[in-house]
Amino acid sequence: MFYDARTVNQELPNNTRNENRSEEVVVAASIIGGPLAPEIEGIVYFDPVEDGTDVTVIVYGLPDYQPARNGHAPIGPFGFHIHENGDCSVGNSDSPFEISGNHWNPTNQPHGNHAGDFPNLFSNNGFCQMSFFTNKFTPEEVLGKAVIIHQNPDDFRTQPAGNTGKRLACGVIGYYSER
Ligand SMILES: [Cu+2]
Repeated sequence: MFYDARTVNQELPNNTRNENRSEEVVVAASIIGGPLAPEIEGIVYFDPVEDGTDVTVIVYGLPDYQPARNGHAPIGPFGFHIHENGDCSVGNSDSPFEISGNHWNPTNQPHGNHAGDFPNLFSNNGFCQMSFFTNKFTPEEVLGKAVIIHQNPDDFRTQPAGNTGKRLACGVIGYYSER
C-alpha cells in the first residue's frame, strides 16, 4: 500500500478512530523540519503485517552530508527513532523538539535495541526513501508517539541515544486518511 505524502497530511477527528476503519486510513506520521532544518518534509507509514509492522519513510529536504571534522560528528546519515511523547512543539530553537522526550523503550532495553531504534536515513540530494520490517510493535502501539530525525548518525552503542545529536525534524504518529 503506497500513498503520496501530500494526500495524507490530515489527521482524523478523535471520534472517527477505531470505527469502520477503511483501507484509506493508515497509521502514519507527517514529518516537518524544525528551525535547524526547515526544508525537511515527509511521511512515515506504519503498515500492519504478520507479526509486526512495515515501516516506510519518504523524506525530502535533508541537509547535505558533511564529514566529521575537528571533533564534530558527521552531519548525516541521520539518526531516526520513535520518541516517547507525541508532541512536536519546537521549544528551544537551538535544541528543538526536546519535549518529544527520550527514545520509546517499552521493554527497557539498552540503546541499539529500543523498540523505537530505527536505521539511519541516507540522503540522496536531500531525498530518502526506506522501508524495513520490525517485529517490535504493531502500528497501534505507536499511536500518539513521535518520530524524530537527528542531525548525526546513530552509532547504536552510545547510551542512551546513540550520539545522534540535535533534532532536525519531528512528526506525531496518528491515524491519517486520504483527502
Ligand atoms: Cu532520537
